[in-house]
Amino acid sequence: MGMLDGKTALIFGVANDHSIAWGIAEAFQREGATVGFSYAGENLEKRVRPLAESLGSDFIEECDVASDEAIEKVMAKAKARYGTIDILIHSVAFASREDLMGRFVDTSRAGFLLAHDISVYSLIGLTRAALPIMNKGGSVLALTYYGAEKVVPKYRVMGVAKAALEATVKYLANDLGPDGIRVNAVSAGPIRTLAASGIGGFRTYQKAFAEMAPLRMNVTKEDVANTAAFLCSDLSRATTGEIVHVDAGYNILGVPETDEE
Ligand code: NAD
Ligand code: 0WE
Repeated sequence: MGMLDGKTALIFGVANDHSIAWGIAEAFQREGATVGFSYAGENLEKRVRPLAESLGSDFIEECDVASDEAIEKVMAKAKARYGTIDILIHSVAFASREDLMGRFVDTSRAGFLLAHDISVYSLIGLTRAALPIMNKGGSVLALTYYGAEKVVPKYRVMGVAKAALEATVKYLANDLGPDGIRVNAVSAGPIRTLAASGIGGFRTYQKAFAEMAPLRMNVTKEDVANTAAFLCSDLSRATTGEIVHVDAGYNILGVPETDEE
């Protein structure tokens, strides 16, 4: 008996086997779900197709979430393949490299809009397009990060985008509750993925994180995926609009621990 027996999930945001979305796909498959995949650009197909096929999936479709037309097309294909779906996973974020460097105050209008388009609006666009094929009891899940709540200096425009994403989760949850569809987010601790690589000092940050976090550990994509499975299963049927931290307790801290008595 799996937590997700009989459910079909559409997963956006697998880039490679380090992706949080890939961890979610593996956990969902283990829990009995059927999983379909959508990836960002042509050159990711060679990465995503073999991964998807290793789970026995035959739904592997390109979709640039910046395009309304691409979103419509991928949902039409999902309807043709599955009829209806139960779960939508949004594991997508992007800001231009320039806007993740330098000072936050120097964020350009174009950079701000791009980050919000790909990382926030896409949740609204994908959810609306999925709605006609979502079963009652269905679940939408997004991925967020602590930089939405508190200033994480180098996270910059992405922090503002994640704050908007978290508010979007709540507004969508209120909208779709009457249709029996839940909308939640997991706020994950730092995980070394493609999106995290190239961020200067990431290893140092992870080390400090594990020393400070109440559980004294880093989190893995498997930790995030198991919580995702719970949030997309009927076990959490009364939870919606929630931001669940999978961060070893880091977010509860105020002042750092000191050694002196
Ligand atoms: P990742 O690079 O594996 O995933 C990000 C995905 O976004 C990629 O698959 C990429 O192709 C996709 N994407 C970017 N632009 C797109 C577009 N225009 N259309 C469609 N897809 C697009 O990295 P990840 O760390 O697994 O990130 C997944 C999610 O988890 C993101 O929302 C990220 O903010 C969030 N998150 C990550 C961490 C972390 O430390 N890695 C922590 C908390 C939250
Ligand atoms: O959401 C993210 C990162 C998202 C991201 C990453 C990139 C790198 C490459 C968005 N856009 C881009 N654009 C690129 O060109 N995370 C939660 C991971 C992350 O990023 C940080 C973090 C953490 C954690 C940046 C600073 C500090 C911590």
